[in-house]
Amino acid sequence: MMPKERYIKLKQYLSEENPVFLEVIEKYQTLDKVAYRLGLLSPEETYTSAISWWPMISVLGTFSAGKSTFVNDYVGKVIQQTGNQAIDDKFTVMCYGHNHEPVTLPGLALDADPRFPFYNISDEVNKVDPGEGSRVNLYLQLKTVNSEKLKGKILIDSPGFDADSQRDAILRITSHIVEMSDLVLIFFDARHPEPGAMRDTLEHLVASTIAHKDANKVLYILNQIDTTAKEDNLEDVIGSWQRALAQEGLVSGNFFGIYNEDAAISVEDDALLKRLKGKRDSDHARILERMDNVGIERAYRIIKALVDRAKEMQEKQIPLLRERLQQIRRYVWWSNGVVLLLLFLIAGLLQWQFDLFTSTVPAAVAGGIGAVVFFMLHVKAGRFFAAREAAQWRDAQPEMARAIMHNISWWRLLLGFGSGWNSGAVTQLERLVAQGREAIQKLNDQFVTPAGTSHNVSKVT
Ligand SMILES: Nc1nc2c(ncn2[C@@H]2O[C@H](COP(=O)(O)OP(=O)(O)O)[C@@H](O)[C@H]2O)c(=O)[nH]1
Ligand SMILES: [Mg+2]
Repeated sequence: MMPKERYIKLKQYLSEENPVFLEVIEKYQTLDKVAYRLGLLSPEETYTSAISWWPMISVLGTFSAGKSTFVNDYVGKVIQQTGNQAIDDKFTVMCYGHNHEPVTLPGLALDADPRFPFYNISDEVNKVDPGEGSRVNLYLQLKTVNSEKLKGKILIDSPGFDADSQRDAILRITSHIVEMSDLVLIFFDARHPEPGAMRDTLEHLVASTIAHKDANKVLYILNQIDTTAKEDNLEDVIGSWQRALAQEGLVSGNFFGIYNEDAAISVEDDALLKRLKGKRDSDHARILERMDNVGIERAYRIIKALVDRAKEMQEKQIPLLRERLQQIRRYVWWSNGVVLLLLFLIAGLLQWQFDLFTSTVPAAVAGGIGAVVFFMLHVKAGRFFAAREAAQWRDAQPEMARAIMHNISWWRLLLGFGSGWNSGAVTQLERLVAQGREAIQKLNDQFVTPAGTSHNVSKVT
């Protein structure tokens, strides 16, 4: 989908959600334009595809922890199969759809819809697991479900996570999902009172999510705590899990204990049941509150991503690009110097040997030929040195490689990349950053309660 089409569709989809979005999409358009001009983005790309426009909640965790049961319960319909064997080995992206029955679409369908941040997922997968990208349908599917709970939201159920036997493709998709989500629910299973058995899994999921700059978006959920009724050891089990998580660096706060009432075992002891249910109800309510408010977190994230991107361009990419271009220009001028010297030497030699320029060839013609040769070699040298520089960036920062090639016009190489070079872009970026801050302010006015407490919004500055 070309950027233009994408902007239009996004505006259609999002205009009803929150009017702030319309302005934000336009700011992304401006950001794209600046990036096209600098050559950091090719004309068929757009930064609007690098983020999720709809709030996204993902459910990750170990096998049979009750992820799908939780998802079905949340949506209010049986969409996902449940059971103790690993049945659904795909990531299932769920969103609202009109059809009475859920409709399942292949993973590639996610590529065509601008709301979903799976635009380049096959490329990402190919990077870690060559060839697997073309088989994205094996890993991802889309289900549209007629449920109010899914309106304006994306919910992702995932296959059980087992660090030992995990394919690189699945690991890559998992971290992509964590990266893109507004809320990540990581499910563990209280039937395994010894967290040590799942240390690797824990380490992978927890450590990689904690390293994340907005760690507050990750909730750790110990599920099936009804099973502790057998030995009446709820506090012990919760304690040992909390210690295990603390060892991985999780501080506190985002740890919950719940169970699904329909799937739970029956508990005879009334007092025990009351204790379990008390814990479950309060934690479950807190989880649901976070899930309901996810739209607010998304709105902040969308704007924050814009501001971050504009700042990165302004503070890092443009200065780096200018520096590299100036370096290339220096090389070109050195080679120009050598070429000029050679041209004069040749001319001098011809003059000395054959008295060429006064007798047969007028000096003006010789000068003209010399200038043409000089110009051609100047252009060639520019291309040569730029290609050499670009090659060094191609793997680590492909956008830098493309920008270098985009900016080496012969006249720029003659005139230089002074402070006037792309000063318009810099001004526009500064304006975008300021407007982004204003938009955040607007959101604050909309969502922050008079008491000054926001809805658990992850910190944005
Ligand atoms: N006792 C108990 N069993 C549960 C609970 N939640 C799910 N289950 C059962 O655990 C099994 C695995 O659940 P499922 O949702 O498929 O797990 P998933 O692999 O994480 O998606 C199923 O048989 C569920 O009925 C719970 O809270 N308590
Ligand atoms: Mg499942």
